Amino acid sequence: MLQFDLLSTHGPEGKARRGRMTLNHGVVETPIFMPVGTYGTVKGVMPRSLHDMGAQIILGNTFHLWMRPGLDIMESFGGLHQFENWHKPILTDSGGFQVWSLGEMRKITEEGVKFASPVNGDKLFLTPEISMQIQTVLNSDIVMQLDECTPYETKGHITTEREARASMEMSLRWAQRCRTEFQRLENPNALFGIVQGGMYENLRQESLEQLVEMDFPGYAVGGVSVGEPKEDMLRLTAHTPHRLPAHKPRYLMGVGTPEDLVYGVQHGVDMFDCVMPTRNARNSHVFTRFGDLKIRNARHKTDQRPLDETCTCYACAGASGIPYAEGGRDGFSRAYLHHLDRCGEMLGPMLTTIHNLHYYLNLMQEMRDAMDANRFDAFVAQFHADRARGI
Ligand code: PRF
Ligand code: ZN
Repeated sequence: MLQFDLLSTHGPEGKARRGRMTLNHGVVETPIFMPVGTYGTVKGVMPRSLHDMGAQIILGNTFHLWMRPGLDIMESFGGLHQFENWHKPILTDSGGFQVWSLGEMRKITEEGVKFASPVNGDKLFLTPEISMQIQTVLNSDIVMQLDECTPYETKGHITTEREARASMEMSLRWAQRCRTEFQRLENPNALFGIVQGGMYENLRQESLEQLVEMDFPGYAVGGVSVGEPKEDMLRLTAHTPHRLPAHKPRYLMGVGTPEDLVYGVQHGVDMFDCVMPTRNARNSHVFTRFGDLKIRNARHKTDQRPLDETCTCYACAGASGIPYAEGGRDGFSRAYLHHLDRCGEMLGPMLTTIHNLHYYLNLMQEMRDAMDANRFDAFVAQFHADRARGI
């Protein structure tokens, strides 16, 4: 089940949208960012903290959870929600992108993907049908079709239009097989189709038209942010979302920086996921309203200010939630976070992860608030001015 209410539209061409999505495990206000929880955990963050920072829906990965702990355990728990103790909505990716990331280790045919298990070397076969069967056991609120994420280049060879077409057409056939199997399984959740087509807008147009004909409850834009130049990434992001049905949610997969999220929303995207806030946090890279910083850098060694003086996250504002700029003094200093990083202490990445996720979730909340107050364009201008200011 999925209900999507389009609440209002914004921006010069009316492409930006404020919406509300009702799923089996709860309501999601859009536009939204979804933290990535590949192995049934958003790395280093307790579900309680995810609640506190306002996470409404998180991701899981079919491929990884199939490898470990495996379907028997998932089945015995009645699904991923109970297993990972997260009771709000979950979206699971189909495994297509993750198998694709294995590179040399796999062989893709019309029937599905053959590969050796990265865990124990077992020969495995992932088909559209098996992906649906696994995601049905996981009981994720949003199920993704198995697709082939067309690469930008392979060993220096840039994917041609002919190759991209063959790949896109196979993803369409897989979309149909997923749909048939999803219905046969009587899965009560929502299945999304994924637009592919490489760097070619005509192929993306064909892909989206065919998927719309199959009538999915929501649509994703895949194959973006796969190593292409930034201008191609922006061109593709702008191409597809507004061409999809207005009354269904649109999800841009695996994107991106804070600027990319704002750009995506301006072009009609409702949902995003990306490892950037969590992965970068573990590598001392911090996002803030006033630009990014590297906490490992020696310049932070004696700095008593928090990461972001306006931030209300637990890392910056402590338990009181009062930002430093408003007199709050129970947050963690840059000097302390720098120290934790230098010592390799676990608390370091835990705090930077909380901050980065809070920053991403709050950015989406600010966009929703700006839309509700009819000042989205002014918000975008202020966002860019603040980010350019530097920290
Ligand atoms: N397909 C799937 N998952 C994805 C992608 C895709 O194309 C991307 C591309 N950025 C990220 N995650 N199934
Ligand atoms: Zn913070």
